[in-house]
Amino acid sequence: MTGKSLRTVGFSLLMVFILAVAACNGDDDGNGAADDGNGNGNGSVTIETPGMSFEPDEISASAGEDLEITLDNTDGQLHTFTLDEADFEIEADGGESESGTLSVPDEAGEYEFYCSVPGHRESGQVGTLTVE
Ligand SMILES: [Cu+2]
Repeated sequence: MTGKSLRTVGFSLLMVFILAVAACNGDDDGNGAADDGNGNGNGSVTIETPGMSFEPDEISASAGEDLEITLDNTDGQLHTFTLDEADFEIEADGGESESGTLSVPDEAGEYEFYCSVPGHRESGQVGTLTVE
């Protein structure tokens, strides 16, 4: 009888241990996801310019955060990433890649970014930054 009780206690402890380990793993996963979420696009984004366009042409960020933007110009001519509201512009020659840190506006909303090379914005080289 005593032996059976001990075995029951032992089994219970084992179950508690397993549940504790499972709970810890759950926390780790949660933290990892939270970190990714805080980054909101990981705090950096790469935008390609294969032509008179941006890929992606829709990005999002948290109000007030620093967002590192890499302009990967896979086209054969100069393009820029320009956001007037943040007084921000990076330019990359054809085949080159340039990075800069954008201070995301403090006010939530949609902001248009564009290429400031004459004629490009008019040709539709625009995109939207959504600030949340
Ligand atoms: Cu352009």
